[in-house]
Amino acid sequence: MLAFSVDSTPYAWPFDGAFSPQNTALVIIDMQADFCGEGGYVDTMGYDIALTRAPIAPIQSVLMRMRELGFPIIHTREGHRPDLSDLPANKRWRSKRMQAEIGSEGPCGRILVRGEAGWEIIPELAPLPGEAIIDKPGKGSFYATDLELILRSQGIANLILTGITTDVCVHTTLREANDRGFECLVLADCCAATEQHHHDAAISMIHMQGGIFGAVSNAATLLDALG
Ligand code: C5J
Repeated sequence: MLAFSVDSTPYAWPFDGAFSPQNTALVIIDMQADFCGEGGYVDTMGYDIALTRAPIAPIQSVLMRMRELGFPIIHTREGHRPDLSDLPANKRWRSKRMQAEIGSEGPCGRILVRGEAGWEIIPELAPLPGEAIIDKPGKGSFYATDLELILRSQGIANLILTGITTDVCVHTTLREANDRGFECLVLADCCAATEQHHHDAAISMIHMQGGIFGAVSNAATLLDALG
């Protein structure tokens, strides 16, 4: 059986010495046009999408290798039902303040609405048939989804987390996963935030208290470990 460990900080991951395609999944969070595409939600709010596009190439390299080795791949998408019945009023109100009201018509269709062009995962990272896709209404990938059931049913104990944004959906998912006992590795260059200092702070926080949420590495180091 294939077994790996990876150089990471503040400890060599995973904590119990080795991971394999049998117990470890790659999670790619919210690589949707709304978060990194022209005319999407993040672009409409006025943020620089060069930041949120930066992880595309590193994620592609990790995704390709982990697919080859047979690791389970899980994609997530943030979005709401077309009738917006799962959109909290405060979330809608806040997005409106940023001139990017969730549910309103934008250049990529209705913002953050399931089925619209902006909500789709970008073609560079398109899921393959058989890869799980988790549709989530919130920031965390566990809240109001069947992610935990899918992971437990497959015997997954370790998660390698990538995607956007580091400080919001990646961190919320990391914290939810950590509280559920999943052993998490965040690949820093496979994540990005809408502001660089928020990304840096989010990565730094993982190192607190001996790795309070898990460990941090990067694409090249993981690829090296995977051979
Ligand atoms: C945000 C996300 N930032 N995917 N969502 O609203 O991080």
